[in-house]
Amino acid sequence: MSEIIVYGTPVSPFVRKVEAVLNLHSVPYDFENINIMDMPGWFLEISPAKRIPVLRDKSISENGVEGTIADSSAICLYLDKKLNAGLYGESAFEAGRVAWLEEYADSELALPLGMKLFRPILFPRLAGKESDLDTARQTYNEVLPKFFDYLEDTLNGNEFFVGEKLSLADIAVGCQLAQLNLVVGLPDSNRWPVLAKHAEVMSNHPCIAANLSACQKLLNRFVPEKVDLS
Ligand SMILES: N[C@@H](CCC(=O)N[C@@H](CS)C(=O)NCC(=O)O)C(=O)O
Repeated sequence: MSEIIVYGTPVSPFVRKVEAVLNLHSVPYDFENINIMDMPGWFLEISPAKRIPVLRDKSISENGVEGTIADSSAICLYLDKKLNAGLYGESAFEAGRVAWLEEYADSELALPLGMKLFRPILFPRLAGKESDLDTARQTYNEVLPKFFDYLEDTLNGNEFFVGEKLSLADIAVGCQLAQLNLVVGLPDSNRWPVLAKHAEVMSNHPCIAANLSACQKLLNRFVPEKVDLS
């Protein structure tokens, strides 16, 4: 039994982000699966926005709303402070840049990637139907490239998004692109070489790799091979 509980499913890039921060700092945690299609009442009490992840810190409280934090960004901020993790860069400006890139990954990029590519591929298959490949293909070819252009420009040839070390910006973008990698693959390395390398490094990073192998196990049956959207 660990002090920390993460509620969610590994197949959520936001849950993956929280797990990455915990893993990076070798924090033991228990994982409790939540079915997002049918969230239990007790979970809705600790997740007012009806979303995963939620984290419980049992050193604060073992029951009820007390001791819980909803929203991956809030959770990561809490963990960064609690663990003195240094994931927000080294200056006030870098902290702002990290927060912006995390927001860009979690909101701007996640919306088309999750709702208009990942879900249209996976969710019909969960119901025994065929993927909505028209929607996924349109997102992949017409929507995502401008996000990849921005991220490639922002990396500007560097290994990390902000400063010279891993930050929450790298983790947040890496967790979203790992979602793409699960069903389609990495961004095209001919077109976005620096971003593709970054995404590959993050998908293989030990703080994320364990989550991805749990995802593979869950997805193998439904997406046995990557989908060609080109
Ligand atoms: N801003 C939230 C977003 C979390 C989110 O959107 N989670 C999705 C799963 S990937 C969810 O819970 N969706 C619930 C639903 O679709 O009903 C965070 O960073 O935690």
